[in-house]
Amino acid sequence: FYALYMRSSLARRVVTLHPSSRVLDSNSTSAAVSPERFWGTYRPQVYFGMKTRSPRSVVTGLMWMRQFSEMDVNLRHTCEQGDRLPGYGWLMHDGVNFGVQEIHDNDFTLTTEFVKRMGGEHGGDWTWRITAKQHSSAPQAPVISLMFYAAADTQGSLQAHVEERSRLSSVTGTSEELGNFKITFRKPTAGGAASGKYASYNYLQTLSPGLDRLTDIVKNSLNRRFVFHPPSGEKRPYIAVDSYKPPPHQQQQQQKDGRIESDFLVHQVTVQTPFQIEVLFESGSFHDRPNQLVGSVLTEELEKRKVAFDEKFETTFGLQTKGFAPSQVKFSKAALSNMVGGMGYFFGQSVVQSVYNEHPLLYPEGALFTAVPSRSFFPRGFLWDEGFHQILLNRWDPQVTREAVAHWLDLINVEGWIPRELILGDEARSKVPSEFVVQRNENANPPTMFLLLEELVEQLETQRDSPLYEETLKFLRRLFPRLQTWFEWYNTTQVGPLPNSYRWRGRDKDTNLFLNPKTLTSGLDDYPRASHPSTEERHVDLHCWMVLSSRIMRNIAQLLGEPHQEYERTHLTLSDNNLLNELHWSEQHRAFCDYGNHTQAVSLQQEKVFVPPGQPRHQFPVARLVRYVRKAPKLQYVNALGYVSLFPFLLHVLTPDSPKLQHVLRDIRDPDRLWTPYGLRSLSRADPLYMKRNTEHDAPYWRGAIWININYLAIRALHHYSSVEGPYQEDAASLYQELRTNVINNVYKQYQETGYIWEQYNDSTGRGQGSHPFTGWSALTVLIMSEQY
Ligand code: 6A9
Repeated sequence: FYALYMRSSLARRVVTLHPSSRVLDSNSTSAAVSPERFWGTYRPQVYFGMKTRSPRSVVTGLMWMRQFSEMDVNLRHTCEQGDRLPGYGWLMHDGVNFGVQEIHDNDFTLTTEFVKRMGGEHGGDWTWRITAKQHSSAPQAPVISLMFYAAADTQGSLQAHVEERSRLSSVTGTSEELGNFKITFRKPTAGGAASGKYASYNYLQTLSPGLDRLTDIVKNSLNRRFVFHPPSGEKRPYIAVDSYKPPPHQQQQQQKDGRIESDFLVHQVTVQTPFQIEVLFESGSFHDRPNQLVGSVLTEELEKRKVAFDEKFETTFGLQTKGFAPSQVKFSKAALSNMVGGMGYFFGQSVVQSVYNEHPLLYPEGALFTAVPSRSFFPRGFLWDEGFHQILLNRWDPQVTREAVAHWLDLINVEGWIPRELILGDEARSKVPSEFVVQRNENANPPTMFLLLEELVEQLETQRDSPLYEETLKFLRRLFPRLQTWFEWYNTTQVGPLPNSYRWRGRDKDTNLFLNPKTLTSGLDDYPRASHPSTEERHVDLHCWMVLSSRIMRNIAQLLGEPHQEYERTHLTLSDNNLLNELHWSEQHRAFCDYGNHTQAVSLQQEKVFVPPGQPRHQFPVARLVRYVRKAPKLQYVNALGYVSLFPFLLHVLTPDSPKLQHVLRDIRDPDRLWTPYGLRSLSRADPLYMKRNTEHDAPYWRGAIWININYLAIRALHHYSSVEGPYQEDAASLYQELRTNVINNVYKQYQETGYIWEQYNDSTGRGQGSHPFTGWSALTVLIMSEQY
C-alpha cells in the first residue's frame, strides 16, 4: 500500500504547482486592475483580431476573401504560410493604445488599424479601421468580402441586430469580463470623405463548439446563391456566408466531446476597392464619452498615437541619431511592432508526463501572456525563445516584460520545472501535431530568462532614484523563490557524469533512424552531438548556461539580501576556466566540444525493409534511409565546430586573457568555418554533417543556417570582449563592426525583397528561409542596430 501511495503521489508531482505565493495577483490582468491593457491584439495566430486578457474572453476578428477569383475560395483568417501572402505585419504597435498593420494580398492591400479609448469599468472602447486598396498592377479593382465576427467562448452571449434583411448592423452582448457592450459595423466609404459605396451584405448567426472551429464553420456555410449587382455594373454571383447547420455526424461528435456551444456572429460586407470601413466597440459602462471614436475623430487620434510612437521609438533606440536611413528605421519599427503585436494571451492546460505516469496528465489550468516566435507557424509560448523576446521588449515596455516573465514563472511546478512549449487552449493546440503536444518533466530548455534578469539587474544600477527601482526590486523579490527552485531543478536534474558537468536530457532514443539523434531540449535541435546518446555525455552549452544562471542567482540573492554564498560557490566553481578546459577543451580539435560516445563515421543509406504484416504495403519491400555506422563509437570529444563550440565565448565565460579566445575568434572569422557575409553559420562548412539531412524527411536545420539569436549573442560577446582589457580586445572590436554590419544589412535586405523577417538565413545566399513571418528572436536585429546589449 505504501509503495502504491508513494507512486501515486510521485505521479501527481508533475502537475502540482509551486507552493510559493504567485508572482501575479490573481486579478492582475483584469479590467479593474489593468484597464489599459485589457483589450489587445492578443490573438497573434489570426491576421487581425482582439480579445481581453481574461480566461475565455469574447473574441473579435476579421476574415476576408476575394470574390470572382480563379482560385475558388480563398478565405483568410488564421495566419497561414499556405496563403502565400506577399507580406503582412505590424508597421507600428505600441502594445497598449494602437497599432497599424499592412496585409498584402495578391492584388490588394488591407491596412488594419485599431485605437483604444479608456472609460468605464471594462477596459473602454476601441475602433477598427480597415482600408482596402488595389495594387496599381491589378487590371481591375477587385471585389472583396470582409467578414467581421464576434465569438463567445463558453460564457457570455451575443445578439444580432439585422437591418434590411441581411445587414448585421450591430451586435450587442454581455459577458463576465465585459459587462454589456455593443459592436457597430459602419457602412463602407470610398475613403476620406464619407461618400457611400455600393455594398452587399450577408450575415451568419450560429453557435460554435470552440474558437478553433471558427474558420471551418464559416467555410461550411459559404454559398454561391448571392448576386453582386452594383448600379452601373453587371450582375455576378458571389460567395457568402449562409445560415449554417453542422452535418449530423459533427453534431454528435461535439456532444461526445462535451464542448459547450457559444454564440458566433459574422457580418459580411462585399465591396469593390478602394474602400474604408470602421467597426466600433463601445463598452456599456462607459457613460460619459464625449463623442464616437469614428471618422475624423479617429483619424486625429491615430495621428497623435503615431507621432508619440515615433518619438518613443527614437528615444528608446536612437536609430535616426545613429544615422540609419528612413527605410531602415521603418524596417526596425516593423520588427519591434511585430514582436509587441505578437504578444498573445492564452489560457488552458498543458499536457505533461513524468516517468511515474503511464499516460499523460493535464496540467492545472493557467494563463500565459507571452510573445510568440512566429504568428503563422508557432503561435504559442516557447521557453527559451521567450528569454530572447523579453530582452527586446524590456527596452520598449518593462511592464510587458515583468508580466510575461511572471506568467511563465507562475506556471512552474513544485519540482522547479517549466514545460518547454506551452500550448494552452484549443486554438493553440489546433496548430500542433499531436506527437509534439506532450511535455516531459525530464526535459529542459536553455534558461535564457537569466539573460533578461541580468539586464534587469544591470538597469537597477542606473535606476536608483527612479520609481522603477522599487518596482523592479519588488518584482525580483516575488520571483525569487521560484527562481531558486528553477535553478535547483537545472542543477540537479541536468547534471552530467563528472562533478560540475551537465547533460541535456531528452535526446532522441531510436539511434539508427537519425544521422545524429536530436537534442530538442538544447534548443539547437539537430546540431550534431555525440552520435550515440548515453549517460556519459557532457554538453558545453549547458555548462555555460549554468555559469550564467549561477552568476545571476548570486547577484539577485545579494541584491535582495538573501543568502547568496551557495550560488557564489557554484558560480566560482563553474566559471573557473581550468574546469571548463578540463571538461570541454579538445586540444586535438582546438575547440570547445561536447564529450560522449561518438563516431564521425556515420551516414544515411538506403535499406530495403519489409513492412510488418498487417500494414497496407505488407510483402512489398520499401526502401528507407537508415543510419549506417562504419566505425564503432567510443568515448571522446565530439568534433562538431559551430554554435555549441562558441558558448564559452557567447556567454562571457572565457576570461578576456584566455588564449582560447584567439582560437574562437579565428574560427568565427574563417569563411571555411563559421564566417559568411550574412552572419555566422550554425555549423562549420568543414564539418561532415554540414547541411546533411537527419532523416529522409528531416532537412538540415541547425546544420549551417544562420540564426539571429546566436548571432545576437555573438555580437554582444564581441562588444563585451572589445570593451574589457585583454590581448584580443582589438580583434574583437573589428570583428564586432563587421559582423554587426553583415547581420543588419542582410536581415534588412531580405525584408525589403521578400516582405518578411525570417526564422533563419541561408549561409550561401543570405536568403530568408524556414517559417515566416518570424519576428521572435530575429527581431533582435533592432537591438543590434541600436547597440544595446
Ligand atoms: C513543429 C509544426 C504547423 C525550433 O522557435 C521555436 C522553436 C525554437 O525554440 C527551437 O530552438 N523552433 C527551434 O529549433 C520551432 C519549433 C516548432 C516545433 C513544432 C510543429 C507545426 O505545424
